[in-house]
Amino acid sequence: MAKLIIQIPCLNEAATLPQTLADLPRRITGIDTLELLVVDDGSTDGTAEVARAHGVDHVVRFRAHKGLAAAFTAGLDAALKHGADYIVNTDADNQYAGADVEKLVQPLLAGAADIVIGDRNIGALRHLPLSRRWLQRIGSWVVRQVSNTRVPDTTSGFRAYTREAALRQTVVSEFSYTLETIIQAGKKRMAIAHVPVATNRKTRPSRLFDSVFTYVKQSAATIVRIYALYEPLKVFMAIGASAFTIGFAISLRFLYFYFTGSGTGHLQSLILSAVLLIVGFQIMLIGLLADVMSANRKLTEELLYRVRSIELAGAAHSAPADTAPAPAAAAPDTPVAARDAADAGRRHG
Ligand SMILES: Nc1nc2c(ncn2[C@@H]2O[C@H](COP(=O)(O)OP(=O)(O)O)[C@@H](O)[C@H]2O)c(=O)[nH]1
Ligand SMILES: [Mg+2]
Repeated sequence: MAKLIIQIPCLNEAATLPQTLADLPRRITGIDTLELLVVDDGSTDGTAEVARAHGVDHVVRFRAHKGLAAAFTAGLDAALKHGADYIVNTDADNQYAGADVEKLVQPLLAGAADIVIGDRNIGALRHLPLSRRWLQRIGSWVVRQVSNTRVPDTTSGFRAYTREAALRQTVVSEFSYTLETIIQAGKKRMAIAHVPVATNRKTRPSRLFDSVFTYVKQSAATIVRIYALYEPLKVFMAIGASAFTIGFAISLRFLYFYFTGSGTGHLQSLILSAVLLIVGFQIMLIGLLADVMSANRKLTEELLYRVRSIELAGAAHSAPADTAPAPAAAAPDTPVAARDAADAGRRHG
C-alpha cells in the first residue's frame, strides 16, 4: 500500500489554487492512496477555506506568516504524520503540469532515487525574462558545484521525496528551501534524480523573484551559509590560508630587505605581514572549531531523525486514522509548534 501526499505551500493563493488542484492527477499507477495537503502560511484571502472547499484532505494553517521554507518543512512533517510513503511538492500558481507528478514519482517507485527534482528546462521558458533565466542557470551551476550533484534546475519547487528522505531533511534557512535541500541532500549523499517536466501558462508574476538584487543576495547568502555548514573546514581554511600566505610573502620580502641591510623604512609592511599572519592563523583555528561543531550537528541531525521516526511510529499506533480535515486547524498546527521548538533548539545548539 503506497501512499502519496501532494503538498502545496501557499501564501494568498485563493485565486489560483482551484486551478492548480484541478490540474493535479487523482490516480497514479503504483500509488494506492493519493491525498492533497495545503500549507497556508497565514494567508488573509481565505486560502485555507478555498482549499477545504475543493476537497484538500489536509490543511496546515499558520496563524502568522512564517515564510516558504517553514511552510515547506511543516508540509513534510504533516505529510509524514499522515503516513505518506512519498511526498510531492508543487506550487499553488499552477506553474507545473499536474500530469507530470507521475513522472516525478516514477524513479522513487522504482527505487532508483531518494529525491526527484522536476527540470523545467529554464533556458527554454520564453515567458521568463532573460535576466532571470541566466541567473537561475548560474545559480544552479553554483549549487551543483557545492553540492556535488547534477540537478539542472535547482530552484524548482516541483519535486518528490521518499519518506526516508523527507525524514532526513532539516531546513535552517528562511528564504527558500530549494537550494538548501539540494546542497544538504548532496552532502548527505542521497540519490537525487531529475526528470524533465512541463510547465503551464503563467498565471501571475513570481512573488519570490520580485527584485533581482534581493533574489541574488538571498540566494548567494543561502549557498555560502549552507556550504559553510557542511564544509566549514574547507571554507575557513581557504580564507585563513589566503591571509596567511599573503602575510608570509610580505614577511619574506621584509626579511630580504632586512638581511640585505635596508630593513629600515619597511616597518609598515612588517606590521601588515604580522597582522595577516595572525589573522590567517586565527581563521584557520576557527575552521577547526567549526569542524568540531559540525560533528556535533551531524549527531544532532541523526538524533532528530531517530526521534522523528520514533514519534511517527508512536503516532501511528495511538492516533486514529486521520480522515476529515480539521475544522479549526488546531490539530495540524500542533506538530508545527513542536517542530518550531526543535528548530529553536537547533539554532541555539
Ligand atoms: N508558505 C509560503 N508560501 C509562499 C511564500 N511565497 C511564495 N509561496 C508559495 O511558493 C510557491 C512559489 O511561489 P511563486 O511566487 O510562484 O515563485 P516562483 O517559484 O518564482 O514562481 C507558490 O505556491 C506560493 O504560494 C511564502 O512566503 N510562504
Ligand atoms: Mg510561480
